[in-house]
Amino acid sequence: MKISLLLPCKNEIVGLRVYLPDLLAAGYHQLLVVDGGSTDGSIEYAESLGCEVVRQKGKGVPAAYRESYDKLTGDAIIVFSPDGNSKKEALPDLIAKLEEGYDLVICSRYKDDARSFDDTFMTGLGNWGFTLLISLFGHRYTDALVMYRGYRRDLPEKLGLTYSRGEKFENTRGMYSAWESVMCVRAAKAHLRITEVAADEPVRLDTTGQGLLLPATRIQHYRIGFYILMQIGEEIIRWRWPLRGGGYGP
Ligand SMILES: Nc1nc2c(ncn2[C@@H]2O[C@H](COP(=O)(O)OP(=O)(O)OP(=O)(O)O)[C@@H](O)[C@H]2O)c(=O)[nH]1
Ligand SMILES: [Mg+2]
Repeated sequence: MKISLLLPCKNEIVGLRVYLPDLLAAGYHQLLVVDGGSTDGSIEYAESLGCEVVRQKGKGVPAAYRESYDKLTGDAIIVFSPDGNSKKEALPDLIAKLEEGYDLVICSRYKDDARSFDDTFMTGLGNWGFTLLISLFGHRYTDALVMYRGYRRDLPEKLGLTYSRGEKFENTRGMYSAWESVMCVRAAKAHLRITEVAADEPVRLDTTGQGLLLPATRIQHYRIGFYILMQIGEEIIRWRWPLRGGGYGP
C-alpha cells in the first residue's frame, strides 16, 4: 500500500532534525511537510533534505490539511506530528490496519496500556470528555482528538472535510475547528470501518512555552475546545448534510 506521510509543521526545527532523516530513509511512497509559517528554519531544513514542502496560505491546522490534500498521492494518508508526540514505532501497526482495509485507524493514547506523557490534567480531561461525547455518534473511540492517525486517501473528501466554507469563515472560526473530531463524528455516522492501535504519546521535544495547565503547544487549546463543542452541536442539528454528495450519504 502506498503511504503518504503528512507532517504538519509550525516552528518544529527541533523535531524535524530528529525525525526527518529516519522517516525519509524508511522509503515511504511520499513524505510531505505542510508548513504554517515557520520562522525557525524548519522549511529550509526540510527542503535541504529534499522534502516536498507546502506553504499553507490560510491559518491553522485545518487549512494545512485542506491545502495539502491535492498533493497527496498515496492510497492512504498518515498524519505524523513532527514534534515528538507521534511515536514512530507505532507506524507498522498503523499501516497493517490500513492494509487490512480499515478506513480510519487512530493511534490512541488511551487504548489498553497506552498513555500520554504530554498530557496535563487539563488536556487529559478535555481529551477524555470530548472522546466520550464524540463516541455518542455511534463508534466507541478511546481517543477522538489525536492528530496521529491514518485514513484512506479519499476519506476527507467523502466526509466533506476538504470543503471550504469561505475565506472569512476558515480564517476565523474554521481555523479552530478540528478535522480530527469531525472526521471521527462523520466516519461513525457513515458506519465506516474504524479501529484504533495503542500508542503512547511521548512529550514534545521542544517544550519551550510549557504552562501549568497546558503543555507546550503551537495550538490554542481553549478556543479549539470551545469550537469543537460548536461543531458537535452542528453535527447533531445537520445530521445528514456533510455526507451528502460525498458518496457516504444515507
Ligand atoms: N501547518 C501547520 N502546522 C501546525 C499549525 N499549528 C500547529 N501545527 C503543527 O501541528 C502539530 C500539532 O500541534 P501541537 O501544537 O503540537 O498541538 P498538539 O500536539 O495537539 O497539542 P500538544 O499535545 O499540547 O502539543 C505540530 O507539529 C505543529 O507544529 C499550523 O497552523 N499549520
Ligand atoms: Mg504536539
